Amino acid sequence: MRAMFSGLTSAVAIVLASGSVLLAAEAKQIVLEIESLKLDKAKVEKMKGAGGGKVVFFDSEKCKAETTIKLPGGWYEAVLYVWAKDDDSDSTFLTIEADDYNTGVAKMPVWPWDKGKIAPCYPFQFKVEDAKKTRKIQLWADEPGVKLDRLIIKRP
Ligand SMILES: [Ca+2]
Repeated sequence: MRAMFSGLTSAVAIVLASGSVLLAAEAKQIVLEIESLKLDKAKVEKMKGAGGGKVVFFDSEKCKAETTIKLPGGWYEAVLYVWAKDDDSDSTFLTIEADDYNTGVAKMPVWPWDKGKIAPCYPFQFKVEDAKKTRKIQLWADEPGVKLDRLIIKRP
């Protein structure tokens, strides 16, 4: 598996032999192009203006994308960038294994603010306490029709 990164000014993200992505301690953010994740039933499409020039089309509720990541301890914000044509084809679920006292999995639906162009979804915050843990990141369609561009995980 090959991960793609953009918008970074220094070498801050490392792909481990396991396929996990490691965010270096000095890094401010990591950009995960969705087309570089492990995809299940989802199609990669070209789209002008997209990170890496590509998006992943979730054309059914069975579509999924996932990867794993290791993060230094602290608070993070995750923002998913998607393209959606209307309000009935935009909701996507994102989970990042967190050190959550309740379930260990943080969950949310996300909606883009703008339709018909690549736009950020509602930001999602989570805390990392156990930096040694490899975390699974999963995305899956709630409403088919959405096209996923990239996921940015950054520090405040
Ligand atoms: Ca992309």
